[in-house]
Amino acid sequence: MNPVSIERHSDVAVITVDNPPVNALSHAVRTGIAECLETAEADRSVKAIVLFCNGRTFIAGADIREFGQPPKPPHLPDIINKLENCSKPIIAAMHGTALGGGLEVAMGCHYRLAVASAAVGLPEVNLGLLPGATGTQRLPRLVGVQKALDMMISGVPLPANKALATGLLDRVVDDTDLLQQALAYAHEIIAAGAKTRKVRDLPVTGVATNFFTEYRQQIARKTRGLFAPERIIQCVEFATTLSFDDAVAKERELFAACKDSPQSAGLRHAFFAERAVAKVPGLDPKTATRDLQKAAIIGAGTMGAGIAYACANAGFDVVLLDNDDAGLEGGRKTIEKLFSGGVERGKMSQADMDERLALLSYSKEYGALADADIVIEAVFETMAIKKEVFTKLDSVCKKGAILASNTSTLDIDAIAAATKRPEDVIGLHFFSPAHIMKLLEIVRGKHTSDDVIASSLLLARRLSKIGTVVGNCFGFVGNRMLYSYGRENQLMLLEGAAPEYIDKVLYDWGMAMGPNAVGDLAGLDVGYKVRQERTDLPDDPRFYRVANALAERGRYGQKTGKGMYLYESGSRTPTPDPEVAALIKAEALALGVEQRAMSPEEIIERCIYGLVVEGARILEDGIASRSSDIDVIWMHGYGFPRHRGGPMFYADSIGLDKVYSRVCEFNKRFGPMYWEPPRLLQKLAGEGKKFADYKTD
Ligand code: T1G
Repeated sequence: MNPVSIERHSDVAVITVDNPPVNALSHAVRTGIAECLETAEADRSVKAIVLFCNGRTFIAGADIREFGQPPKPPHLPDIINKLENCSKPIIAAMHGTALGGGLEVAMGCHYRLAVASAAVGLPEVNLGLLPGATGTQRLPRLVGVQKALDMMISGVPLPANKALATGLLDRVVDDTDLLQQALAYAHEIIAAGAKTRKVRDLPVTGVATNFFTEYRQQIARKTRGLFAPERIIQCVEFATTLSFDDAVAKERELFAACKDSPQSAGLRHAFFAERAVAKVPGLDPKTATRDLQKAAIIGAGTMGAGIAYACANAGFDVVLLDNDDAGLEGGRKTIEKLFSGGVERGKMSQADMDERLALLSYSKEYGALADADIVIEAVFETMAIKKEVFTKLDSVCKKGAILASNTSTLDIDAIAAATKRPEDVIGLHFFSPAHIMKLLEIVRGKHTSDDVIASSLLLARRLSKIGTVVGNCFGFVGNRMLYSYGRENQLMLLEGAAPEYIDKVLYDWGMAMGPNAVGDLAGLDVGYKVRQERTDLPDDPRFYRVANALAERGRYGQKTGKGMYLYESGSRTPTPDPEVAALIKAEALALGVEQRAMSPEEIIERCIYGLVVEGARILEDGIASRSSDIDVIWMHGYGFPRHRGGPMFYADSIGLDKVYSRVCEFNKRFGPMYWEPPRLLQKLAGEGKKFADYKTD
C-alpha cells in the first residue's frame, strides 16, 4: 500500500504520509512524495500544497534501517529540492517530533506550521551522523549559525514555541485539528498572493571572526573523541564561505564519511539495541500488567532515597520506610534536596516540587506497606537481612503486591524462598545514583510470573529508565562482567601499571571514568564487603588484593578522603598517592608478581576482552537473551562508550576471529583460570559469525 497519498481540499492539495510507526522517509515514502508533488504541480486548480502526516508524528527522520543498504533514488536532498522548487507554496504541517530528515523536508517547504505540543530537531549526531539532506545549510539560514550549531551538536529538539521564536517555524497552532488549521493557513497564503519562499535564498549571518575556533573549544569536552560533531561544524563553516550548492556538495561528502564511520555503526546499533530490550523472549507483549500506583521503598539510604525520589517524580504514591529515625530523616532530606536542585536548575517548578513531595510519606512501621502495589527493598547487601525483610513483607503485603529487591548481586531465588509467594518476587537492580542512571536490571527468578516481569518493564518505562530483563546468577549481567573488568585492572596494578595510567588509557579509549576512579566513587568498602560474603572467589591471592588492602586500611575512596587516590577535602579530583604506589609494590613483592611496563593496547584488551569473555559465558548460561542486551547494560550502567556500541558489538566490529586468537594468547600467558576461551566465542569465531547472530529466543 502506497504510504503517501494526495487529496484536494478545494484549491489546496494535501499530501499525506502514512508510514507507521514514525513516518520514516523510506524509499517508498520518498518516491510517494515525489509522485504526489508532480500531481499537485500539474493540477492547475491547486494553488497551494499542505504536507501532512498521519499517525503519532510528522516525519521523524530518514529510515535508519536503510543505512546498511546501498542508497536508492530518489535521494532525500533531491526530494527536498523538488519541494523548494515547486511553483506553488508548500506548507509543512507538523505534530509529534519532526526530526532529522523530517525537519529537513519541512525546511525545504516554503512555510512551517506546528501544533504547540510538537518538537523539531536535527538529532543525527546521536547516530554518529550529520543532517545530510541540506539541514546543515538550511538551518543556519533560518535560525542563525550559533543556534543552528547548538541544535545539531546537542541533537536536542526544540519545543514548538521556542522554534517559533527562532524563526524556524512560521506559526504554532493549538493541538486541535492540525489539518484544518493548516488548510486555513494555506488559504491565507493564497489570499496574500500564494508566494513561494526559498530558504536557500536567505543569507547566513551572525558569524564573528573567531566564532568557529571558540565554538570548537566550547564543545571540546562534551564531544571528546567523537567524529560527527567536527564534521557538522565544518559544514556550517562551508555555509558561511561557499555557495549553497557547493556547500551542499561538501555536506554530502562529510555525511558519507560519518555514515561509513565505525562510530555511526556503534551508535545506530545502540539505538536499536535500546529498543530491543523491551522484547523479552517468551514474554507475550500483551501480558497484562498489575496496577502500579503505590510504591513502598524499604531502606532510606542513598539508593532507597534515590529510588523513592525517582518514583515520586514519576507520579507514584510513595512510602519510604526505615527502622531508624535518623536514617529516615536523612532519606527525607536527600529527597527534598534532589527536588530543590531540580527547581534551581529549572527542571521543574516549585509547584511541581510541592506536588511531588505531597506524594511521599515516611514510616518506621511495616504496616504502612500493607496497601503498596510494589515494594522495593534497598537494605544492606547481606542475604540474612534481605531474607528477614522478605519474610516480613510476605506477612504484611497485600495479595498481588510485587516484592522486589534492589540487590546488585545476590540470589533472587534465595530471597524469594523467604516468602510463600516466589511468583511475586523479582530483582530490580537500580544503578547509583538511582535518580539519574537510566539502566534498570530486571532479574527474573525461577518462579517470577510473567505479569510481574511485564509490570517491571512498565515500571522502567514510567521511570524513564531502560529495563533489561536478565537471569539470576551472582552479579546478574552487569556486575558479573564488572568482576572481570575490575580483576584485570587489579592484576595490572600489581604488575606495575599505575592506577592513573590505567584510568587515563581507558578514559581516552572512551570509558566515562577509569576503573580506579570509579572504585573510589562507589566506595572500596562496598566491593570489599560483597567479596567477604562470596564463597566462590577464584583461588588466587592476587584477586582484588590491592582493593582489599586499601579497604582494610580504611581507605574507602572519596568518602574517606583517600582510597586508590588522595582527595583534597571537599574535592572529588583524584590525586595519585605515593603511599598507594608503595603499598602496591609491597603487595606485588609479597605475591611474587613481577612488575613491568605495560602498553595501552594491553590495558584495553585485557579489560575489554575480559568483559567480552564473561559476556560470552553469560550468553552460554542464558542469563542474557541477546548480546545487544549486554551492550545496553554496559552503555547505560557502566559508562561504556556509546559510539563503540557496547562490549559485544565492539568485539563483533573487531572480528571474533581476532578476539578469539587474542584470548587464546592471554590463556597461554596468564593461564586458564580467567582466560579459558568460552565455547561460544570459539564456535562463532570458527563459523565467521558475530555475537549478534546468536539468538536464544
Ligand atoms: N528509522 C527507522 N525506524 C525508526 C526511526 C527511524 N528514523 N525512528 C524510530 N524508529 C522505530 C524504532 O526503532 C521503533 O521500532 C519504533 O520506531 C518506535 O520508536 C538524512 C540521516 C521518533 C522520538 O534520529 O528519536 O534523518 O522497536 O520506540 O519512544 O539528515 O524513535 O517498534 O520496531 O523510539 O515514541 C534522524 C530517531 C534519523 C529520530 C519516537 N531521526 N527516533 O520515540 O518510539 S537520521 C532520528 C527517535 C536522518 C537525515 C538523517 C524516536 C522518536 P520498534 P521508539 P518513541
